[in-house]
Amino acid sequence: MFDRVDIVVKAGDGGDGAITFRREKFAPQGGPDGGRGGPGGDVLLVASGAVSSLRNFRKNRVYRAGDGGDGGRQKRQGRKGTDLVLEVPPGTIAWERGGEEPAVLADLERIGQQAVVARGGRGGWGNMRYASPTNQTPRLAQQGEPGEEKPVTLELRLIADVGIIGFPNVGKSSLLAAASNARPKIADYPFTTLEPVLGVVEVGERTFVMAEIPGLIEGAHAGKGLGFDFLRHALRTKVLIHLLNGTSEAPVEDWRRVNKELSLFDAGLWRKPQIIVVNKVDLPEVRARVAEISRAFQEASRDVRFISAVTGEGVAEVMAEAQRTLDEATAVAEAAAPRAVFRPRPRRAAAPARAEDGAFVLGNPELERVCARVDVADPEVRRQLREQVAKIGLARALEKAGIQAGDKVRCGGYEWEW
Ligand SMILES: Nc1nc2c(ncn2[C@@H]2O[C@H](COP(=O)(O)OP(=O)(O)OP(=O)(O)O)[C@@H](O)[C@H]2O)c(=O)[nH]1
Ligand SMILES: [Mg+2]
Repeated sequence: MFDRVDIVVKAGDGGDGAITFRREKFAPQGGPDGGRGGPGGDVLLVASGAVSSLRNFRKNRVYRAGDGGDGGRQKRQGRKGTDLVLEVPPGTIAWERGGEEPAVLADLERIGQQAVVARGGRGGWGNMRYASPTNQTPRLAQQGEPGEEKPVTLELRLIADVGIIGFPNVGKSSLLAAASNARPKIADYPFTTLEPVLGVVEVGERTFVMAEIPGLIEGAHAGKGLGFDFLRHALRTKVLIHLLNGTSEAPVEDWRRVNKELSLFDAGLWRKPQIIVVNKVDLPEVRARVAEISRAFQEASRDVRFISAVTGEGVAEVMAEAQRTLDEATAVAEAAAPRAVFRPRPRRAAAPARAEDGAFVLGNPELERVCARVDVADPEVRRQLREQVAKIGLARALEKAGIQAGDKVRCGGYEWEW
């Protein structure tokens, strides 16, 4: 099942600002008219009904949006880079890899929802921007800002309302088959089902989607058996039917062991409402233990229901309860829905800091892009840069930090004397 894929998204770089001057008939050099660079294109994800898997993302690894065009003379702004729109199936979540904890970039549940996962860089300012009464011939301009580049994991989560969990062979597939339109494979050995299977359950006029979550065994949270991939699917369900095997020695112990796996995997999973159901009550040996098993659960302050997935006994009642629990859980979930977390990159400049070699470092990305665009070796350009440093309030910050004439100032890869 192609349900998880690692890609890299790269938004377009902003175009560079221009350094140009008006050409006038009678003036050899007119005022500055260098336009701004265009912004780079964004990379967006859009949930589309036309795609049902993440298979297409196996072809390429890197996805790029278009770069912005450079600014031109006569105040002409560079053209905007083309956005890259990636279609994903509804139910797709995008994570940024590599951080301390993975950040959710997008959580696209419904068709039509979209999110920007990498923002295009802004265009650099043209020299027009740097004109002032004291600087009529600005030779400063800015390089375009690089577009964001991120390693992203796309993950397709099954969207089912109710999940059937339980150890292998307890009858999950049988229950899904008895209650829904799904026809999963049923057999008398563990791990018959290797991938989650979905079915639609009708309760009166209403329907919900139910999934068999296979492969749950002790150690699953750490990757044992089928690993924990399937547990991710359970995260999206709102209600769990916890199915137990009536022929087991102590169903209540099985119930505890499965719950322990859930809590080790994710606290949210463990807190989901659970309907506890003991299966195979058609077998005489199980029917004989109904009172005993019920008592064991009472001691744990839990109700338990008995069904037979084979004869259908008790199945309709469990589905009706699932629908009721689902309605309650939906009301709660809507009140506290997890929102996608967007982490805009910091654009604020850091205060000047002292480097190990004694130089004063201007941690100012805006200014770094100016240094990168101009010829810092030119004394006139350097004079203008100093003016700019003062204008954005950095001169005062430098003085506060104790700068003396002759000290080194560093900005990006460039250095000059104060
Ligand atoms: N007697 C009886 N047998 C059942 C019942 N439900 C399931 N079984 C049998 O139990 C065995 C396992 O059933 P499945 O539905 O495949 O169990 P599962 O939980 O989906 O198993 P895995 O997919 O392997 O995890 C099969 O032989 C079923 O016929 C029941 O209510 N009564
Ligand atoms: Mg099964």
